[in-house]
Amino acid sequence: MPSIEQALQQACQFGPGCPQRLGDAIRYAVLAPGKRLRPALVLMAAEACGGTHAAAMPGAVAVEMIHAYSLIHDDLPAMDDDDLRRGRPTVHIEFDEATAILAGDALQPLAIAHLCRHVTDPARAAQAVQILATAAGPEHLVGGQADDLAAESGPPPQTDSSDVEGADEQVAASNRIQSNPIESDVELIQRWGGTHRALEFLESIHRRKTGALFAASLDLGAVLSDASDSQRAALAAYAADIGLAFQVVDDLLDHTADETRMGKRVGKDAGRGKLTYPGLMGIDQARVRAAELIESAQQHTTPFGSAAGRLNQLAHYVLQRSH
Ligand code: GRG
Repeated sequence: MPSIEQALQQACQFGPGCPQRLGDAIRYAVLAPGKRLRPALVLMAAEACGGTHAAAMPGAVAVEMIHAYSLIHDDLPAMDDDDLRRGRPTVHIEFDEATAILAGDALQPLAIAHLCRHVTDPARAAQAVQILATAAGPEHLVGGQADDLAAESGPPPQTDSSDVEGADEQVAASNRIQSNPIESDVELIQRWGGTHRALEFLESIHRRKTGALFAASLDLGAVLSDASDSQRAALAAYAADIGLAFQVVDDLLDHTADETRMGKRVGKDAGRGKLTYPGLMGIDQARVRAAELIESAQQHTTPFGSAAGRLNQLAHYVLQRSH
């Protein structure tokens, strides 16, 4: 049975129709040293549901391909404009912008084709394709990214406090519930109409931008293991918690970790006036929130007993990770 790394390498060999430079860019992005959290979640969900790694591996490869595409495109000048990813120059820096766009474009159909080719039961393959394509689509990954980019120029009109009846009272109320926002974020929070509204918006971005692929990973592992509806529901609840916890920790690391360890630029969000959990809640309260989410995630694995041992360990890792 190949490891995730071996399976990714095998999946990134292309025929003569693929130009060398495009193939190199795809391999550069996919085989770079990422944490492989999403593929790990696919395999661990399969373990929890009594399935095999062999049956779940196509899902693990496909979700990492979609994740890799999203990182390539997110790093482009038109989006987050980053020059460092996974400790290396981003794809458009190492190659060029057109090649980076095309590598990301190619990874999306590659992921779907990989599922269709390697999941042998056609009905199961169609189910897996639907799960992944939905998570990557306009209501989830791409929609979350679009709203996140749009929010850089300020809150959407309906959340502008001056337009909303009773907004001042709401601002006052939500300023009482938040604990200790970072000083520079107090004005930002007021522009958003208070902590409560800002948090709601932030969660809606992260549920789609980060959470959807986490949820798809667990569901892929489940359906490729013939899981029951109740097993899928328990894993969906686990996914919602660790997806959000992952993002709270990501924001904390963006405030506190250094670039060498993270392998990407840090402090950009806070510097650009973007909403972050520590900015809204304060660093201590954000840590508490992440720990609560992880505890809740671990509770959702109870029905799986010891088969969910690695899912519980992974939840712990999400909380403790340092990059
Ligand atoms: C371009 C449609 C489109 C979406 C981009 C992935 C993404 C959406 C944006 C990346 C920026 C960001 C901070 C996202 C939230 C957290 C996240 C997904 C971090 C990267 O995931 P890791 O830490 O990365 O699992 P590795 O490199 O370890 O795989």
